[in-house]
Amino acid sequence: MRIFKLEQWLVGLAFALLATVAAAQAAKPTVVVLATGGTIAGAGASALNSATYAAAKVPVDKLLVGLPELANVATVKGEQVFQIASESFTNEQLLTLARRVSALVKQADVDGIVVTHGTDTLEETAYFLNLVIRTSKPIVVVGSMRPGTALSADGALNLYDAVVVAASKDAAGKGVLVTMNDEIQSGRDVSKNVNIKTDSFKSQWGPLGMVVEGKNYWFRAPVKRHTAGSEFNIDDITTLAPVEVVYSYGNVPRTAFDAVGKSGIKALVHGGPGNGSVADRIVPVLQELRSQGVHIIRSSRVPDGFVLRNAEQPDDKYDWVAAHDLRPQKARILAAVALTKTSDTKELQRIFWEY
Ligand code: DAS
Repeated sequence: MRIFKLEQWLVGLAFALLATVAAAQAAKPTVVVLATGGTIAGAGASALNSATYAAAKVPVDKLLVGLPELANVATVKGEQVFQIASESFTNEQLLTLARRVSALVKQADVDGIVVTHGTDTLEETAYFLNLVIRTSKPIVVVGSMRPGTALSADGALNLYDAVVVAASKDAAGKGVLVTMNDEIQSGRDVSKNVNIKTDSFKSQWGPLGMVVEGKNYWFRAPVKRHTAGSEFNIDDITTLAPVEVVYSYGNVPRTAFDAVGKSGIKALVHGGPGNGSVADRIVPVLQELRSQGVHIIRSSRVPDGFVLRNAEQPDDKYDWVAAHDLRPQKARILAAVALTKTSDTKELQRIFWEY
């Protein structure tokens, strides 16, 4: 009789343990990691190669296996969407990635998304997702400045932080986020500022917060429209209008403006010095493009500050759009998205003020 009672007790204990594990699993949020390549998936020949390496080599499953600590944070699933260096991203790939994010955030069993990405165009993808994914669930884009094979590699902690934030209820509704170097940045505001340091990603308006030892510390929230509050939706976008950037500088000729202007673009982002200044010999070139239906978006090559409308350039008179605080590469993203809805200049300018 006693042995029977012991067996009964052990079976009961086993069921209780299984129930506890199942409950714990059920309680943990589910985060999907969409891998696209970049340095965070890079590999170098030796531990001293922090800048000399091949990007986009390590598959997502290997990235996740290398981070067993994630099991305490969330149930993590990995998908390899692309395996490319991000300087090679195309509009088509942006659309493909956004469509996958949009489909996943609609799933009730998905609580957050992480996108691993090369750092070169990470800021463009993060901004694009910020504009077109209609969700309040956390979406975090993350990269690294050193490959995982290097001494003091930054990818593992960046990825861990990204999953922590993507699994966090307090990250909901803050737009697309970027976790790099312990900071939580707004996908709208952040840019890669230094091409060879781990402390590279900065916003002139500062980070939204920090992640320290798996805990989020928030200090501010975005005020520009994004994600669930956006008027744009990737589900309604089939293609992005061609929008190109031409930088300006002393002695700038009209060559590049003419060449780009003939390529069928819908808008040209002028990356001017100072307050988005336009050389007097280039004004008529831009006016000619405007008369042909090409929108002119006046941005600045100066990293910080913002372009004022009608300051040194009569934007009202020329029917141009001021890019506000968006650097040329982000102004291109917003112009391409805005043009899926309108080609009215006043509407375009409203969109540049609001997003
Ligand atoms: N070539 C860079 C890219 O893929 C590598 C990196 O920094 O991620 O963006």
